[in-house]
Amino acid sequence: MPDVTLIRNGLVVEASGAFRADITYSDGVISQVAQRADPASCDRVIDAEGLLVIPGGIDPHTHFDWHEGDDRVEDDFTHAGRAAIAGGITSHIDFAFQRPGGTLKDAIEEWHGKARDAAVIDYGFHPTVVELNEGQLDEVPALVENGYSTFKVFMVGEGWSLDDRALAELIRACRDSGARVSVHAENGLVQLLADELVDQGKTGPEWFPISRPWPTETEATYRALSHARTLRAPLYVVHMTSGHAVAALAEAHSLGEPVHGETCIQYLVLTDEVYKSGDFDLVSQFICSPPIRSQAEQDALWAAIRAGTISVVGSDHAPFGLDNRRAGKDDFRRIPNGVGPIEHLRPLLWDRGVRTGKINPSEFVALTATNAARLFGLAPKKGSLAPGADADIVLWDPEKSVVVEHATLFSASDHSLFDGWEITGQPRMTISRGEVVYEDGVLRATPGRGRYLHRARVFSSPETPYIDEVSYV
Ligand code: DUC
Ligand code: ZN
Ligand code: ZN
Repeated sequence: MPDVTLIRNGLVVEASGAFRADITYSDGVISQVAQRADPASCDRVIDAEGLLVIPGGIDPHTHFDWHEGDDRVEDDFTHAGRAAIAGGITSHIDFAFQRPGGTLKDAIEEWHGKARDAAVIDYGFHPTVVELNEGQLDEVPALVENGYSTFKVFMVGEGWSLDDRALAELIRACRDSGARVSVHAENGLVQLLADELVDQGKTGPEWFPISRPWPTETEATYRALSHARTLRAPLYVVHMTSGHAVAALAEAHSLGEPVHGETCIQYLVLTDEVYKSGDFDLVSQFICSPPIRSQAEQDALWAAIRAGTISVVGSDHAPFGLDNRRAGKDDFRRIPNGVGPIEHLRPLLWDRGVRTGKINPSEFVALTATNAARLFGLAPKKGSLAPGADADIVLWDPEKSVVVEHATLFSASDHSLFDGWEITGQPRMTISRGEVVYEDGVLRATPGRGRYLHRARVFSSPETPYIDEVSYV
């Protein structure tokens, strides 16, 4: 007889709604969601009285154990994964960067090497294309077959961005294999602006956001969406930070196009005031691209979430250490771009989104789990609490408050953007494939327990064209 665990007396919150139900699971899989389950027939009972029972979070935008040249993210798959668990996240999709001259298959193998013995939560990879040398387009079908059904491209960054032709070729190759491209949408003007600012002696980190104004993001977003429109292909825009870029996405939605947008938690809770303290060590902690923008842009992002234009909130977890950031003390262009908010993603979205009435608990679940599962080929095993799904379950306490103290966090980062913030809404228990990996501050997750997630195709060509024009294919 399988060992059965019962979670009872909780309020189950799914993307589709909230209802009182008991949940049983065995062998790491949810077996029953019922109004009442019989405790006598279960081996273990977890009482969720007063708590919400929600699906484990899915963060489709992470950079664990990422290093480029001298720049190195402080969190490996174990530390970042533990931070994720403590924040109620049980799956993530990381970016596997192609090396210049290398293949995408090599990149995937390199990233499996980072994750295999270290991962504590389940993981997938987005092959991240930095150049189309011989053969990358030919690699796409086999990669998709092996579970890598979403790819990533940078539209800016010397040595790792694709030009329009290469981007369009990849968008089309992915479309034809049932895959989708995600874009980091900023344009090359940011490099010109940065060089000019530094030439004028404006070298401090406070100039970084000035070098990356919202039109540079909006133009690139519109261009990538246009490529997808021309090719009748899907597209996903990562870490959107500007209402102007979001307007381009909304226009595409109005035309019925299969395109989607994500923002990240830092853009929903911080404003560009963070760049104004004059203290290098403080200001440089907030250097990420695109930069943190104005209150007006933050408001526009919340409006886009409420309107359903943005469907995912991720973390872009990439915490570079303070010493690493100090490499850019005299030249902001040398500060590595990245922040590390994964532990606070869900608590902050609850605190600033649900508690303020901007979103409801089901929308919270959709934004942090269900939509990502659907968009990234993980449904129905992940992102919901239906029978047959993995028992990735979080007991969420909507009233529990925590004051962030960097020293007590599970991330290995030497700082936290949210030190001293009081955040209400926290996980009390995180269960991953039936294993209790976190309970009231205590973590039990052995490195290597995380499993690779083979993801399904994410797109099939629409039978009827969604724009009423000639096909350029
Ligand atoms: N932006 C960041 O801030 N960090 C990682 C990569 C990116 O696109
Ligand atoms: Zn990016
Ligand atoms: Zn990123």
